[in-house]
Amino acid sequence: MNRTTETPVTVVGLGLMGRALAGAFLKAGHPTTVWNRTPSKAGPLVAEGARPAATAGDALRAGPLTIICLTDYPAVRELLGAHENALDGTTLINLTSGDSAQARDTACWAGQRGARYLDGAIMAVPPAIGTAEAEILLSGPRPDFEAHRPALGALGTVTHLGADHGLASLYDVAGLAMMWSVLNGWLQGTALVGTAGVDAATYAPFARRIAALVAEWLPGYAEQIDSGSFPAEVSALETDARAMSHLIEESEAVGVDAGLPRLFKAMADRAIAAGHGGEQYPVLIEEFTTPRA
Ligand code: FVH
Repeated sequence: MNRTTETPVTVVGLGLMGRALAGAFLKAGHPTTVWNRTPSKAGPLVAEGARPAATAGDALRAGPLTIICLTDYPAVRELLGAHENALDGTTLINLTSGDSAQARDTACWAGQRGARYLDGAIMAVPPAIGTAEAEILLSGPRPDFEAHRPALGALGTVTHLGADHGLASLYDVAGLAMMWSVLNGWLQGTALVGTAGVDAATYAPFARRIAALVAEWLPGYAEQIDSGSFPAEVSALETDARAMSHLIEESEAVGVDAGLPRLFKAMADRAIAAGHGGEQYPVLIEEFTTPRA
């Protein structure tokens, strides 16, 4: 008889991501129960061996570990609210995207109904799920994470960030801040060199080296932020601000939008006006931690 010893798991929500999650559990040998509002989406997974639950309540009661991945938190709360009696005793891992307040609220709400709760963020697209490239961030009580770490490993590289349920959502948006900042800087540069007939592919390797160089600065800059001390070891903010002016002037001269460099020049100017011109770039953290009214 072919008996599996892997933890039974349930996946609620079989959109693009939920189907990938359930598929990875199946591939890793976990007995997998699935439920989706539109039942037909379960078909291919059932053909691969998943067990379809008749109702979301049945799905929640099917085993010790439930992964939920819906469009947004209101959908999660609507669905779970209709089946709250089924939450007692399960460990619920919510991989739906949302903000930190929604994560903390949902953790509190689920806890009051007897569920253990971890909140998560998926930093990957569905085809990467089940590979080491799929980064999955989780936050909530560490013992609940440790209890299910082996099963969760079927999904990718899983990291526990801390006990605060809001951490995974905060890392999620912090990652987006990095992503869009890097991409917008790259687009600014691509537009600039493009005015001289340089195509994007020719510029990309140089842009990549600059991005890698700047990434090397982060640990040292982080130490300055954490210590609250910003000695100008390699460059003073006022020197950087002069280079920003060049970037703005060149952009305007060649007809490239200068809105992005004007934004960071305005931040630097405010910090210089506050007396930080002789300090190093990370002193600008105060522009972010103390937003203007
Ligand atoms: N797809 C991706 O690449 C990204 C990667 C990063 C993280 N996201 C987040 O994952 C959540 C789900 O995304 P998705 O791509 O699976 O989204 P859809 O394919 O649109 O599937 C949505 C599922 O949610 C179900 N659903 C929606 N509302 C309700 C509701 N009120 N009650 C029950 N289920 C609901 C929907 O059901 P159905 O339409 O098939 O009946 C789908 O199963 C999301 O937070 C991303 O930000 C994915």
